[in-house]
Amino acid sequence: MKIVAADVVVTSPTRNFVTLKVTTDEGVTGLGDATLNGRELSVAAYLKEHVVPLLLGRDPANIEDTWQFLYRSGYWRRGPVTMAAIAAVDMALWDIKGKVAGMPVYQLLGGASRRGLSTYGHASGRDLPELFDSIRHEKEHGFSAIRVQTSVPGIKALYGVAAQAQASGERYDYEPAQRTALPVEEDWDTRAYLRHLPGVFEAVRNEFGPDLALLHDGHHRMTPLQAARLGKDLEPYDLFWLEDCTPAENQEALRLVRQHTTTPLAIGEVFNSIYDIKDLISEQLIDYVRCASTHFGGISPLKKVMDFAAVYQVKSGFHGPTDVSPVGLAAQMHVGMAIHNFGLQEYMEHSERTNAVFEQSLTFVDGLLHPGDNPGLGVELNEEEAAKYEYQPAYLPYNRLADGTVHDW
Ligand code: EZ4
Ligand code: CO
Repeated sequence: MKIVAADVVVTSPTRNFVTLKVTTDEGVTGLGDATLNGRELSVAAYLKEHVVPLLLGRDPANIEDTWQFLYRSGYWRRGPVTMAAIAAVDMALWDIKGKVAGMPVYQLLGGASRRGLSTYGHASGRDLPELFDSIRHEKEHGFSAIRVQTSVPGIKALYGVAAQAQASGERYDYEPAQRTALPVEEDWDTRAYLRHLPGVFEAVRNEFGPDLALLHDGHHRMTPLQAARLGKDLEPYDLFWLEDCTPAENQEALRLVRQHTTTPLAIGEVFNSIYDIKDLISEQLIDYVRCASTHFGGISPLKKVMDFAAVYQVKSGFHGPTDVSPVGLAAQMHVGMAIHNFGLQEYMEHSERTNAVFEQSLTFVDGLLHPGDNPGLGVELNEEEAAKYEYQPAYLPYNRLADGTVHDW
């Protein structure tokens, strides 16, 4: 079999997605996700200009060889743009292999290790009544693990917090980050945050009891010492994980955090290769791998990093925001089904419009996510629907401190 075409589809059904569609001479097609939130067109260009010409004529069966060829022959290795592009190719080839075999991809990765994937939902509130209300909605939706983000007195706009309460019966906005034609400026004050957060978790524990798994995302904003203190302060409330407590590019920071707290740590959503995370795993400085199939080079490296992590009792906690497309989500669901050291899958449901563009076989029942048993990844692109939605320039927000200094967002 030969690859005869590879098309890059950019569509924006409520948000931008970059999808690679690989077609073979036998008419089998495969899909890959190359979406890089806020920098989407760079990956589309990388694929179109530098990867598609290399794919034509290749045998789609040789996934590992193609991955290594794209990684090594490019000479300039790693980086989010390169690795998202390679990820899309890798996923598309696994999709094709599954379709040819007549099996869902998780079967090719070793078969199901569980009935489905435990997931977590996203709650937030500007005050405790809103937050409790939001947590109740997520529980009713089937989640038994919930990420809790809260406003902080003195900070006007805060990552992960819905801007308004919902009418009764409706869920709160679980992906409230503003996406605008130019980046919106938000404000930040780490000391105010550190003072406020433990009290919020105390209140949530008192209200919802010991069983509910609670998570929190620090979104890269603390110094190692601040993160260590927060981890200690949160210990009484038994978090499932504290995510991205320090900026991810300085992995040494986790050593200090780890020495001071038994709060479990998760990191990796911005990592794009094994070299970003290998020491964190082998030194047992983290508990959960947050890497996403889309930003980590695809299914092949995600499976490998998890097999490596298994040796150190480190589990998966793959990044599943809505900026990972249904194709990328499917890719990591198949990995999650197959590996022994699955931990928890982040699940943010895509919009109805997105689900009309990407037709999916996934199921979500009683908090358990399953990729379905269609051959391949279980996602098909409805190209007519995709063509309706043009690319929209959309930047993430950024932060400034009170004195005007730019801070991590
Ligand atoms: O801000 O995916 O854990 N989830 C997150 C996300 C990220 C976005 C960035 O594109 O941190 O909400
Ligand atoms: Co995060």
